[in-house]
Amino acid sequence: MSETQTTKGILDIDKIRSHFPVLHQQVNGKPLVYFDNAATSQKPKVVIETINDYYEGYNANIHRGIHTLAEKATKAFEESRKTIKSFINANETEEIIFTKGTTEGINLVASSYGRKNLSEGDEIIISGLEHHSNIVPWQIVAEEKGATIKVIPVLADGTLDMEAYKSLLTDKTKIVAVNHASNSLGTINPVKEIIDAAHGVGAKVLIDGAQAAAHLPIDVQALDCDFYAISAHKVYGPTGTGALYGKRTLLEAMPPYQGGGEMIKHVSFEKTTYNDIPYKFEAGTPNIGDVIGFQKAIEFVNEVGKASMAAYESELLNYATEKVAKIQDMQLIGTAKKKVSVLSFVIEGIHPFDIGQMLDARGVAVRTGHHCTEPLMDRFGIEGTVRASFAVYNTKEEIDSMVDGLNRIVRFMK
Ligand code: C6P
Repeated sequence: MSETQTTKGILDIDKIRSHFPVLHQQVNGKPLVYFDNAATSQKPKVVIETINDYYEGYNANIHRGIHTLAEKATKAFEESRKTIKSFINANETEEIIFTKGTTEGINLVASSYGRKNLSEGDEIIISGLEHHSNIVPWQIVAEEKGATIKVIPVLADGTLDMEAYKSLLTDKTKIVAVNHASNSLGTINPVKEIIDAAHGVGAKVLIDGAQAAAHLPIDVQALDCDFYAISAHKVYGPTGTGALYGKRTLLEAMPPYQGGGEMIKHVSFEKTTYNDIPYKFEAGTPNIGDVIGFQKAIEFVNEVGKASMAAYESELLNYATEKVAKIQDMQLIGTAKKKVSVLSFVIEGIHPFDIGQMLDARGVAVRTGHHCTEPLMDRFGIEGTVRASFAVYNTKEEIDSMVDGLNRIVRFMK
């Protein structure tokens, strides 16, 4: 049994909380309630200590030196790649490219695969649920190549209109890029169905897994997606690193994304040859310490158990949804049956920003605004929402504290 479970085999939330130093503080004179996990989750001690150990004990550049520290750092860096390969069930470690995060992963594919394979008149399908990171890179390459972007509409409950999606697919569709779960509404998308339909017309599929990585099982082979991008910092890992999965055959055929050290085999002024994957896509000194920390974050998730985490977070979401729905003039935005632990709402007559500030005064951290999904906010005719997003260390008492705060805000403002 895991150390984070009680003798009855259920998660021991107090024990889990004890792994996260940042949670144990007062903010504005009140115990911190951290409900901004979709923006970035907090880091367990083991991640913080691992990064510290690297800098204190074996900081060295990787793949270059033959000295002991360089070898130790290289080994730890490559071990992390193996852990991430298993985490998303890729077939080979070479299919895992370390990036700065999801944003860079998507830009890499749009820039390298997109530039090489898109031509005038081709079509890219994205969805109305996308984060700007999965919109703008496609707009840049579409503009350059004369391709068109088509958008899967979003239904009133925050799910995708799958009939409309299928009618958008044609032999001109070259790329489909959608998220696994929406950051603003929490909707879990039927990615397997999306991928299969896209493959039916010969298109390649990129899945933005930023919001899925901490909550949903990911099996890139079973999904048969062509690319899958994640960020470490949303899975209890450090900021500034993430991973992009790509199928070997696609990665091998793609041109480099950036030029520099590490991504080459041989350089002369006449001709340069490129390194094998994944190094072809890892130009320059990477974020070594954080990549090593990323591994520990994944190990932490594996140790607690992603399925147990997801079940507990779903319990929190249901509890919060029920309580929040009773608040006066409350409108929940995003009511899909299948959601990750994201609760988005507006209260008529009170600006989300004001709600966010007043909750912060009570120690409750939520995100307010458009959450980098402006087209989605336009779809619902709103400027933004208040978003509470839950992680495994949150509790029902914390939700009560937020609900109490919201009720006071409504009484005060109305
Ligand atoms: N969403 C949020 O508060 P980066 O910044 O590269 O780690 O992740 C970008 C990104 C891409 N796709 C989705 C679905 C996301 O949710 C995010 C990041 C944060 O919702 C910060 S805007």
